[in-house]
Amino acid sequence: MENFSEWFHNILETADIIDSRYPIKGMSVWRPYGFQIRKHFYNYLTDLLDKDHDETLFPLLIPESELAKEGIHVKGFEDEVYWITHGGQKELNEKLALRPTSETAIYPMFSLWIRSHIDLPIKVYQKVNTFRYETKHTRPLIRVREITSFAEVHTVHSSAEEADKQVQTGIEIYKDIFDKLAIPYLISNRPVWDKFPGAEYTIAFDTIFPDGKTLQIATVHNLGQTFAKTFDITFENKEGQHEYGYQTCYGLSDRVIASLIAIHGDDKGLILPPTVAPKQVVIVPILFKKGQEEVLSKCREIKKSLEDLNIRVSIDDRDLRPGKKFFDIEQKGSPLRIELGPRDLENNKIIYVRRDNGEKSELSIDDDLPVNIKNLLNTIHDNLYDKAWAKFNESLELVEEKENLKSTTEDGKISKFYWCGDTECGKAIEEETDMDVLGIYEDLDDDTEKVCIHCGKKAKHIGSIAKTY
Ligand code: PR8
Repeated sequence: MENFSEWFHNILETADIIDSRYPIKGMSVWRPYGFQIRKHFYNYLTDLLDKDHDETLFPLLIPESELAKEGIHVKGFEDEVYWITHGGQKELNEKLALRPTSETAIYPMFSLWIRSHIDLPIKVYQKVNTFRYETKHTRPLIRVREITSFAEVHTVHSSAEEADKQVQTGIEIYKDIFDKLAIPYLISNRPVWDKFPGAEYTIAFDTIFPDGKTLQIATVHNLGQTFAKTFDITFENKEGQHEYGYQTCYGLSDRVIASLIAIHGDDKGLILPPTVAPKQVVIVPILFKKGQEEVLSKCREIKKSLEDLNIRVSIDDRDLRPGKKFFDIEQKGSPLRIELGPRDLENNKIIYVRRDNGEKSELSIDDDLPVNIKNLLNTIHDNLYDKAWAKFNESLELVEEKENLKSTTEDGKISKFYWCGDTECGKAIEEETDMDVLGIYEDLDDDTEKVCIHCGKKAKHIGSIAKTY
């Protein structure tokens, strides 16, 4: 993959993921194949969230007066909000914002719902579209103006400890999701100058793209009591006193799908982890004039036996040369292709080809075939996971000399460095390297002898820095 950006744009089109020719910048159409990938990803996410959260749905529009209430929050978003000013010909009395995120839509309602500690915790989520008038260069799925797959969680707790714990729960949920998609990640505590507007702290997941730039793929925010104070979210505690709620929120977006496309794909096209592949197995009958019906009927039998194990499978019986079918199946990234011709049928075996490594081999057609295929799909997932993590870990490098920070990061790496933690040093490093500090990767012990790469004072953390999207 020589030119990642070009590859990425092409694959979105040739693999029928999205169509970005829609005539509004930053907004695209999900095509059916892409939509199915998105659906499988959403199903996993929903299953995970449903264990301990309740799904809700809030309106898309937010009155200006609510959006403007939380000063820091509104400042963070003021340049990115789309406004509705008219209903038909009539100018509205109050402008309405298209939600850039939903704190200011949800929290006024929390204020009405919560009375006592008995009402807590509240843990709700919604899967919606949000709108951000991004001023940075937009890119399909990566930086969009209509985020079509925004899954946002909002929680309220009766103590700061519980809110901190919820942050950990959010992190575990996202680890689980990224593991399912075989997407490697780095978890950082974002620097104060880059946390979510209004949050006490922000924990972010970043992954690295083939062009060496990192992408923030999920964030978990501890909101403390800031929004509770603004929106008057109070509860009567066990002692009968009124207290403000402690809040968290976390979310992810279309970027997750961008990542799985970018991280696993190759020059032939998509490589999808079985967890999200619309078709995990595609059977290609190799047909000659003689014995067509026998081959097709065996294909259908195999298909049925795989479906009984909940494997998503199809038969490609289009009237095309097998070579053309192989090309299409590879481009669409199905994890496993099965071929069956008259001679294979005679020998009672199928040929399979793995998309992740091109391996071609055979399996007997017997009662164990479905289980063997299921195991192969698991092996493919594990291989994609191991490959992606190995590459990711190679991209992490500890840099001790400041002169090397820029060149290492320019080589497409995430550099780790010793840092005193001061904003001044962090910002100076960003300026000198023209990169972004991702945040704190690890805290150091008090008795460390390591010193800050910038100022030479005692280091408190290992920070990380990278080129970012
Ligand atoms: C919140 N409130 O909003 P966050 N295009 C694609 N993905 C994006 C874009 C964009 N323009 N902007 C952000 N994201 C909190 C948490 C409710 C939920 C993705 O947090 O502003 C990023 O991956 O950090 C980001 O981590 C995630 O949405 C949540 O957005």
